[in-house]
Amino acid sequence: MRFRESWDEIAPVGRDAGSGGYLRYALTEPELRLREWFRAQADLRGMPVSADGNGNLFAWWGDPPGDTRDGDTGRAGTGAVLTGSHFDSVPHGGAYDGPLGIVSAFLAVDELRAAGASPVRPVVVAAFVEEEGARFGVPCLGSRLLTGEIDPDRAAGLRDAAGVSFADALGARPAGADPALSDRFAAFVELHVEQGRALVDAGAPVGVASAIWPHGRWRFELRGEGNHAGTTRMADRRDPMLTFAFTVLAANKEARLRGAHATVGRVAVAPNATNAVPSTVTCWLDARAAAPETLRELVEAVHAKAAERARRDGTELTVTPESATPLVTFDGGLTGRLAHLLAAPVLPTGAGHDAGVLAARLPTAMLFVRNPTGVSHSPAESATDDDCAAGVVALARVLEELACR
Ligand code: HGY
Ligand code: MN
Ligand code: MN
Repeated sequence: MRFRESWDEIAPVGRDAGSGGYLRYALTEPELRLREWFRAQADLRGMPVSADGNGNLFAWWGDPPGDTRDGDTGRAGTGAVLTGSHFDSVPHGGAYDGPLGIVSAFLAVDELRAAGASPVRPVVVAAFVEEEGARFGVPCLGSRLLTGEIDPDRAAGLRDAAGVSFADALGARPAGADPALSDRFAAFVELHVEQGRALVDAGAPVGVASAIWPHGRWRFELRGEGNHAGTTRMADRRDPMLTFAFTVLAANKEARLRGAHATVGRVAVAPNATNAVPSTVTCWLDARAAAPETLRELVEAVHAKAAERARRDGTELTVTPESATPLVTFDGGLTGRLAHLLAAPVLPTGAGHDAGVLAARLPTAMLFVRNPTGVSHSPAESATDDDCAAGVVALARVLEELACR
C-alpha cells in the first residue's frame, strides 16, 4: 500500500513554515492545488470526475447500471456508494482532518482492484468544499448545498475576510440541492481521523461513529464607545472588551456546569489599537453538548449572562446564530453492520463532519482512525502510518461489502 507515498504528495501543500499547521482555505491556492491532485489521482485510476456545481468533486469507479451521464453534474447512476471527505483546514490546522478520508478512499479503491474486486454499483470518492467554514463562516457548506440544507443564494452571498463572496470564489452561483441525491447514492461512509482519544483508550486503530453531538456557532456583537485610553476615566467608559471578557468566562462556566463544550476561539476588535478603548468587539461562540436541550440551555445561559453584563457596562449586545447542526445519530443498521464487519468499537464524537449533513438524506456511517494524542485543529494533530493503513484496509472492506456484492 502506498499510504506514505500518497501522503507525502500532499503534505507540503498549504503548510505554514512557521507553525507547521495548514492554511488550506476553501478555493484558495493550496486547496485548489489539492483539487488538482484529486483530479490527477482519479485520472491515474481511470475514474471520471464530476462536479455538482456547489464546489464538490466526485470521482467515479464503476459504471452504474444504465449509466446516463447528465450533463455537467456527471453520472446519474443509481445506488452508488459514496465515500471521501474534505481538503480544507482550520487556520493552522492539522494534516489529517479531512484529507485522510480522501487519500484513504483512493487507496481503498486500489486495494479492491488489487484483490480483483469490481463494483456492482459505483464507488464514488468525494471532496466536499468548505467543511470547516474557515473562509466563508458556515461549516459543511458544500454538503449543506448538496443536500439542500442551505439556500444557494445565502451561500452565494457569504463573504470571506477580504470581502470575496462564495459565488465569486466558486466562479458561479452555487447549483444547490441535487434532487436525485438519494437515487444517485445508496450510502455515504466517511473515514476521518479521530478528534479525541477514545480509540487510544480502547486500544483500537479503527472505530465506527455512533453519533455527532448537536452543535452550532453564534456571533456575539458587542458595541460600546471608542475612546482615548489615557484620558477616559474608568467610570465613564462603555467598554465592549469588558463585556467580551465576562462572556468568555460565562461560556466556560456554563459549559462546565452542564458537561458541555463552549469555545470562544475567534474575536475581532475595532479599532484594535493599544491606546484606544474599543468601540466594538465581535466574537464567535462554538457550543456543543450531548443532548439538544443541554445545548439550548447552555447558549441561552451564556446569552443571558452576556446581556446582563452588557447592561452593567453600558454596551449593546446582538447575538446571531450562524450555523446549527442537530444531534446526528448515524444509521443504526449500517453502523452495526460495519462495527460487526470490522470488529471495531463504536463511539460518539463532538466534531462535526460532512457525514453529519449527508446523514439527513442518505444511510451514512463514519470510520475513525486512531489519533495518538487526540489533539486536532492544531499542527500537533497526528496519526501513525500503521493506523492509517489499517483505516484504508477497513474502508476497503466496507466498500467491498457495500458496493461489490
Ligand atoms: O468543527 C468541527 O467540529 C469540524 O472539525 N468541522
Ligand atoms: Mn475539522
Ligand atoms: Mn474534518
